[in-house]
Amino acid sequence: MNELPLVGVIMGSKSDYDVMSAAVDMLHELGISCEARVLSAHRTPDQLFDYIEKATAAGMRVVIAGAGGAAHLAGVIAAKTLVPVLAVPIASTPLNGLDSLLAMVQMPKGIPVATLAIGKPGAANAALFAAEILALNDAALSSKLVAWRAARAKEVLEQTLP
Ligand code: RP5
Repeated sequence: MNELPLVGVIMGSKSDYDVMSAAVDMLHELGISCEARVLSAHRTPDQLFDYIEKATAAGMRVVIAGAGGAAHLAGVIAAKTLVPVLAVPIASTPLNGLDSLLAMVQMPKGIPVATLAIGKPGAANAALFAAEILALNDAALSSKLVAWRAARAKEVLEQTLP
């Protein structure tokens, strides 16, 4: 999308994209402009801070951050901005995402991060959560979310058992 990105989808490594693409796909489905980038709290801290400062100054309203292992990405982004940060733990180590879940959810008082489920469900929900935040000031997007949920309900009600 060439519009100014309202949502940033940041991940610590390209290896996270298999999971984080679920967020990007959901944002596309809802017609929300987004930008996906690989930036790491540990490997590229200066570039991460620079990106967050510029992107939020340019109008980014929500940041989704996915990372695995000792996952500081969402926390350090939240430390640098008042834009809501939604965290997606990724199962990229032998601890299967529990390590990143605890790192993300156990933020100290004062720097909030909203942490979603481990893996693709969390990534998709992060995008829906971002949409719900944006929909507070966007009636058209709110209608889209109502329709999206209605479609999910219809799918469930149409399910038949063997
Ligand atoms: C984390 O380390 C990344 O978010 C990724 O989940 C994990 C492994 O990264 P790679 O070694 O695959 O680049 O920082």
